[in-house]
Amino acid sequence: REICFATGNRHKYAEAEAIAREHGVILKQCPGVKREIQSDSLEEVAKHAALTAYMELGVPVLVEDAGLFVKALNGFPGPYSSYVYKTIGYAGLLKLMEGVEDRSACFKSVAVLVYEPFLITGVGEVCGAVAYEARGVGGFGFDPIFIPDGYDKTFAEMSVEEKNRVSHRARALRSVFKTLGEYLRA
Ligand code: ITT
Ligand code: NA
Repeated sequence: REICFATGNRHKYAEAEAIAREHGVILKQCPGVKREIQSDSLEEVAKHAALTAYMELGVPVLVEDAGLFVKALNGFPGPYSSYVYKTIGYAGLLKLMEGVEDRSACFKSVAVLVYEPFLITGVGEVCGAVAYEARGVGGFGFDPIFIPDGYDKTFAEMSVEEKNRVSHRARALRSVFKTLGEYLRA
């Protein structure tokens, strides 16, 4: 059972590969085929990217789209996380949060798998707090400034295995692979 993960992000791939393995799926990284529309819905971005990648590749394909939604910023950067990360980075986000007491934020993920004749969508969320300063060197993106509920360390201070216990991505992907398993057994 082999699936192509359309992503240019090797950290995302490493996280997803570990989850896939739990479900007996062989996940390969396929960079350069994720076409991203700008939309304020992660679902729309992921579904469009999954279908266009499938049209290009013609093999079972997975895409995953995620964002960090900060409560005090009315959900910003949310679906614009990739752009915001590339422009102002986590340092810029920390600056926007200066003097803000409510640090609540959630990561959300939508994963879409095209595995004919099935189209399977999974969503996942993890909530926590935006740290006051960056900590840790692991992971990617906003990991150094996100502390999941129930922990006192950031995602960047966790191993892939530890992050996968609670992350938005792990939850979305487990749901997708579980559904695939059910469909293929039925
Ligand atoms: P692909 O599109 O190639 O899969 P990407 O890194 O651009 O990789 P997204 O389009 O899903 O991924 O962008 C989401 C952005 O949100 C990403 O650039 C990060 O800055 C942030 N992000 C998403 N998931 C994250 C996570 O688990 N940890 C830290 N930051 C994350
Ligand atoms: Na992206």
